[in-house]
Amino acid sequence: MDTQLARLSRGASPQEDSFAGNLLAGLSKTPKEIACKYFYDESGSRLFDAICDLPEYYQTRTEMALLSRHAAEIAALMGEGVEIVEFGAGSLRKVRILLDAACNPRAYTPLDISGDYLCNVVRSLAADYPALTLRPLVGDFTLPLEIPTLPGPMRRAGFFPGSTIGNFKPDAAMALLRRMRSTLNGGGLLVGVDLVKDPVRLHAAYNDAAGVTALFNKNLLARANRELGADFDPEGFAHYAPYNAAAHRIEMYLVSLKRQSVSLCGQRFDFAQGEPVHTEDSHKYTMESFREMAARAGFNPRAVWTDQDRLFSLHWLESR
Ligand code: AVI
Repeated sequence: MDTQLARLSRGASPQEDSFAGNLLAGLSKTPKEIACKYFYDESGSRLFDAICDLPEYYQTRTEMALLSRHAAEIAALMGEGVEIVEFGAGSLRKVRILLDAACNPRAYTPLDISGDYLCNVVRSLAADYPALTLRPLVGDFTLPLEIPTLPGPMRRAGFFPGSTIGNFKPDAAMALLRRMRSTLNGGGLLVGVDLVKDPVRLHAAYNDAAGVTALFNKNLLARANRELGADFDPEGFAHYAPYNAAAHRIEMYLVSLKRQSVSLCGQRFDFAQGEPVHTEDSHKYTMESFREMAARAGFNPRAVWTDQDRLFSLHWLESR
């Protein structure tokens, strides 16, 4: 069993690809911004796991229920002896449902940006699936990537759960789907997509009573302090996550509560009182609008499953 962590080669410049580079560039812009992929260091990944268990965050439990309910049908669509490639592997809780239903899966290849986190979760998966080839890959799936093929003929099936697709602007989401299609070499893709719904419900999901999402957002600042020796005061910023109904998206910001200056990598950044730093968008789709986008990205949208309350959707897309 191969559970060695491998690093994917990347096509991006070091500037684009590093937390320091992204922060320096993003905080020099007006309005200021930080890319949401930097949420997921070890402690950010753990905070995100805690978000998934929150009563307000309906997404994870709804998607897990959909996966369980339709696992046999999904396994049949994936086919026998498949290599499952998961984009942004997270905690691996969801893929276990697929692995349990799949017909003799040949390999599982999780891709994640956080190497430490991936290493821990894959270790526990290896113990439970001793016959499965595990190929954890550390890398950024938003960049062009080529996964080495296993010997012999084999079909790939992609798995992109959790509505992570919603964290990309629609143009970037379409480009990402196109890249995934080429990584999958003709295989299908199972995608989880959060749906447009009552704004009050959406707002609550990103403004939980226990304040976990606020900690997750502020972890960007704590991470900059830990890794880059910055001197952010996380208490000097507020978590702000309104729903933009016209654009069908939650927007997440860190808002400076006072006039303040922060030093980072030898540079000084000034924040006005009330100045926002944009940290994330979470786009919501209708089932139809997502199928249209997938078709424009070169997929044939096939089966789609949703729950009774139409909170969340799972889409099986075939490559054409
Ligand atoms: C990972 N992603 C789909 C989550 C979302 O809902 O957009 C990230 C998140 N941000 C705040 N809460 C959860």
